[in-house]
Amino acid sequence: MKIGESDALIIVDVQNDFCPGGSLAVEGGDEVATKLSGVATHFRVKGARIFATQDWHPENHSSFKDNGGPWPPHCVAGSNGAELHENLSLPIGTSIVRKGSDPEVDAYSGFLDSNLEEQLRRTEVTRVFVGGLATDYCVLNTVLDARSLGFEVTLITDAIAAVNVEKGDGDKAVEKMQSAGAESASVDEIKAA
Ligand code: VGL
Ligand code: ZN
Repeated sequence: MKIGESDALIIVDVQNDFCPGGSLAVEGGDEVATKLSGVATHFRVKGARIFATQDWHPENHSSFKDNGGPWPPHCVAGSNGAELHENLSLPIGTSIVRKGSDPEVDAYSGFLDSNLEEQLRRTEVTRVFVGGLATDYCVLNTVLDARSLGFEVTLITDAIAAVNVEKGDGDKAVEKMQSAGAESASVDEIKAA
């Protein structure tokens, strides 16, 4: 597995609200941030593209409990909770992709309501490596969409963390991604590539 110019890293929603101390905290989110910083450096060295998505909601977003949705308010556009976590250091040239701005749509996938596909096609990316938060929501949907759009996908299995509303949700999500044709690799395997 050699990383090259036709590869891209997609870092999903490594934001303060999804990390310990945040409003929708995922256990280990801050460690995921640290690990993905190392992976990003590696991709930069290999000449591969790097994307970081941000959940970016208006205050009246339909996924918030006050508006009838399942979640506490999180990742409100422009708030500190929506900022990328401080453990995540991103190389120069990283593209930021924001999604979830439509109050009526819960855009779990980085491909929904964004120009991510267009950017990947324009730069002739054929394979994407995906890590980030949360395994059972935005990572899952980003990976499934990438597969549907015909990209090869490698899930970075030790740089993801799940919400686990129900115990086992994260594991189930990983199985779904694998069934959809996603390969798996660890941070160390990728850095050795
Ligand atoms: C996410 C719940 C609500 C995620 C986003 O990034 O996985 N989860 N909004
Ligand atoms: Zn959200």
